[in-house]
Amino acid sequence: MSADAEANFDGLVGMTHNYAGLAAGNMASQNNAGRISNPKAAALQGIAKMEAVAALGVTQCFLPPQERPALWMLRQHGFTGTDERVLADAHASKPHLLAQCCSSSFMWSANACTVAPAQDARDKRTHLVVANLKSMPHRSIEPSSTHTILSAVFPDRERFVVHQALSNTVDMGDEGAANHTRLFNAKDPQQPATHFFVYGIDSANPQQTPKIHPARQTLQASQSVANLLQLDLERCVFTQQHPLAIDQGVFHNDVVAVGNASTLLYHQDAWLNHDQVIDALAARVGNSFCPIAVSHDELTIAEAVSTYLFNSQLVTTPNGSMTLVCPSEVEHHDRARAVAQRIQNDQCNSISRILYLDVRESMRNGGGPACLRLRVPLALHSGLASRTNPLQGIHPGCVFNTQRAAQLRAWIERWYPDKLTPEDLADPQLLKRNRDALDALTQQLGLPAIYPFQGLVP
Ligand code: SUG
Repeated sequence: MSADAEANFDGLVGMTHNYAGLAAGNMASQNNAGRISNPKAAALQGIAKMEAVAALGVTQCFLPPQERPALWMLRQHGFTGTDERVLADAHASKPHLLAQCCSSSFMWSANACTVAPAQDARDKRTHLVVANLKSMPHRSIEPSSTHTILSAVFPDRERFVVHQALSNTVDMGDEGAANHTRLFNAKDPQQPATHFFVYGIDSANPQQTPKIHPARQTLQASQSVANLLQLDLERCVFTQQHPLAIDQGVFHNDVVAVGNASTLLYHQDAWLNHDQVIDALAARVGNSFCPIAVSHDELTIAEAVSTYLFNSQLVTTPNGSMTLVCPSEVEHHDRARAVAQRIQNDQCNSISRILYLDVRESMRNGGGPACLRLRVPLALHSGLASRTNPLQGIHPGCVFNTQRAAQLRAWIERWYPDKLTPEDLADPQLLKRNRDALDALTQQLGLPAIYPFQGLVP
């Protein structure tokens, strides 16, 4: 196994995927509020993306959807009676709360947790810290189910530690891997990796803050995540997003930067202290560090936000070169496409191919290819058998392959609606259908009970 092997865990799109405009500071979510969604097309686009990335030689896995509507959350807000009554009453008196309880936002698995592999952790186990997603009410519903699902997908406690989300105190906003990049020299696996954490606000020293949109990640949360991951803090770099970038729609760092091995592609205006950050990373990553900057003259932050050039997946293919997997919005935008081509043609970096994929249903809620996947570096767990089987300790039902793709497609075709309006969210039939579909899925995949309707306490 090469030192840079990793599995990509894509979040399966949920059956209630819809456009309720819930995410403040996320331009696409705001601009598409009220639009009719197509959950079936969204889920199938996700399967096609997994197939395309798997075809590049990447180990592809997936996370099952969460249960929605989140009936337990409506009950926590005082709605009582049968499930039908709860839905009807919430729809009549708290339609916004109902929409929050119906979001399929768990599909953006880059926000599920932050991961460090065994070789980077003091106890030589792979650590996953579930993100609390506390800054957006519709996303703060996710962590408890995320913890349950990750615990089922990574059941081997000798190899994997799944941490609960950080407490919901004011200064602890955490949005997971979308604000974290692991950089390393692929040619020298003995050299320790560098962990790059990007936060929106230092709660203890909130001087430079965005004026329009919320800063979701705090420095305090990033520091606690690094501690839980059992990282050597000398190997960590923490830096602040530029408040002006947040105010233009950069709600996560992965909207303006993507890294892979020792390559870091980023927008020049992503961070407050650009030069110091690059120097700090270069000092740790070493000679192999390959920063690729895009200036605002080439592409403005607003253009980066509307095209999601940086929300691409940067993957190493078996021949050692890299492919940038971009959303098709980049291909259709002259300046963004020109930047992608310039990067591809530049012999100084390892990126030799651009692949465009259609994930439009997700993009309309502000989720590009990189948001849809959680990267899990395949660890060299010392002394354990995973040296021979890198997927050891991962639930086999969640490993993606040709057969699984066909199975998931048939499941989506069978259950998913091809049209959903905000009005449809109160339909008790949708709730029942979703539960039946999730029950069928867990059985097909051989997963244990992971859903509240299956008897688990959320
Ligand atoms: O948190 N959108 C998500 C998009 C997350 C993208 N993830 C990364 N950048 N890694 C968010 O803003 C919109 C849902 C709605 O409006 O219904 C939403 O939650």
